[in-house]
Amino acid sequence: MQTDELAERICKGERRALARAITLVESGRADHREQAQALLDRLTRAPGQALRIGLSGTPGVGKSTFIESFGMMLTGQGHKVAVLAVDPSSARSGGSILGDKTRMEHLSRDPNAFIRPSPSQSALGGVARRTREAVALCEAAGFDIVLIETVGVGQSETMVAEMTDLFILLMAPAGGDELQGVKRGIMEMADLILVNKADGDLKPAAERTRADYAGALRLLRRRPQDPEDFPKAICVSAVARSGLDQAWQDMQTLADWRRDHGHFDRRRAEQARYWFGEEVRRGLLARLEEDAEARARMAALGEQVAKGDLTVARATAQMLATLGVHP
Ligand SMILES: Nc1nc2c(ncn2[C@@H]2O[C@H](COP(=O)(O)OP(=O)(O)O)[C@@H](O)[C@H]2O)c(=O)[nH]1
Ligand SMILES: [Mg+2]
Repeated sequence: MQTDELAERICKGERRALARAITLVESGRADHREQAQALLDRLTRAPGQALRIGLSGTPGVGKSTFIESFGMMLTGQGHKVAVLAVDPSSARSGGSILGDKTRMEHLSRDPNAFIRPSPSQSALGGVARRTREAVALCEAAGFDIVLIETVGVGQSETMVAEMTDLFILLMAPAGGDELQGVKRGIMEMADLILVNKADGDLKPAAERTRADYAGALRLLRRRPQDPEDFPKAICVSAVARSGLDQAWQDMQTLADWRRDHGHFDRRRAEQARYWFGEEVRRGLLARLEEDAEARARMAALGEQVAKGDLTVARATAQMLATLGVHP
């Protein structure tokens, strides 16, 4: 299919065209890459303004169940919801956190929802680019809410926070001592903490946990992008479908406030700048790792350094010069 036709079909909201385009941006082939860029050039000229929501939490906390319930609530209100995933472990397992589509049984059959598993790609940097491009494609296809799910592993949370407007942390009810296990950096990224499983026997523990997180959030430095009362912690139950409307109301309140105060657009601009820098760095590293000539030169110079024939400084300068970098 020609790029023009593909773009046209995506803009009409054709899901198969969207799926195909995402496959294209996920491909490592050079000709696909070129086509993908041409497509994105066309589509980002008329950008859709979806609300991009990042959702993180350790395995088992209820992310998939929450997305099913929350997503169904949103489509029920007339929204079009796209769900993407960033899962660094999927490269190893070959599967995906969204492989458990059974937990999203209804949402995956909803004509107003689109669910796409994580690309199984080894380098997180590669996943980042593909996910960002997939977001742009979903927006062009008319999805007004894009949820990006990630597991609480390594750098994936930072990455997702850098490509979303809101960052939501899903937590399970826990004892007080477990609270300290949450990395401070993750807490600082959170716009909203949802303590899930606030149902049945777990309800009192969930409420205590919520109060603990609320207290911990108050201790953090105030961020300029937050109105009064944010970031906040609330209780939800993905299974009992309670607290979901409150969560959505809080997300909208926060997004609206940020729009009204210029934080929303500023943040997106900063994110674009951030990813530009990341991509340039990634490209440079890729040349070191993938360019056979550069690799051979690295090995040869490394050998000389090991033997003591060359200083580290000289060898570095020579290597960088090979890459066209002159410090
Ligand atoms: N009681 C209760 N269990 C839940 C809730 N949400 C998820 N679970 C259960 O927690 C387990 C893990 O859920 P899942 O959505 O697969 O978690 P994920 O690994 O974060 O995607 C499943 O057995 C769910 O049924 C909830 O709101 N209440
Ligand atoms: Mg899951």
